[in-house]
Amino acid sequence: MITRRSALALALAAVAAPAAAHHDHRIEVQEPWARAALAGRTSAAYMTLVNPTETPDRLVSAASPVAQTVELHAHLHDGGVMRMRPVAGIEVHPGEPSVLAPGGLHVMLIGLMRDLRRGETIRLSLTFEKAGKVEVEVPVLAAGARGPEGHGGHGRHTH
Ligand SMILES: [Cu+2]
Repeated sequence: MITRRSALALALAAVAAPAAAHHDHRIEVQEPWARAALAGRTSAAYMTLVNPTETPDRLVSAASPVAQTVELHAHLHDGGVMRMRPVAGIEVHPGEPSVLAPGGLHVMLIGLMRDLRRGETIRLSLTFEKAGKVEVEVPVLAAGARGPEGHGGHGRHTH
């Protein structure tokens, strides 16, 4: 049943929507998760970045209150050995989700200020060139997790 108040809210929403669409730079963060780890060590956060706009965007930095340093990393094969290296940014193209997953792109949490325990969530702040800052609540999974329940990872490499 539509009360007068909710009818007003609907009317306001209808007016607000087209205006917001004009500078609609935003990024959706899907299924974020991080690995449990001990204080002083490193961990990594993974997620899928979706760009619902028509303009390419780029993740340029990340920060978290639980880590001294947060870097954007990629894995690469180097003579049969898997190595990590920092990357300047992670492109997020419209209609082409960027997948951060074990063995590939990831957000590296370096110098943990405290233990990351399975079952808790940590705050991660992602900064995109166009969408700006996006705050994410990241669930912490087991230390050996490959991904969220029902989405087992494809890579074999761990940190
Ligand atoms: Cu890394």
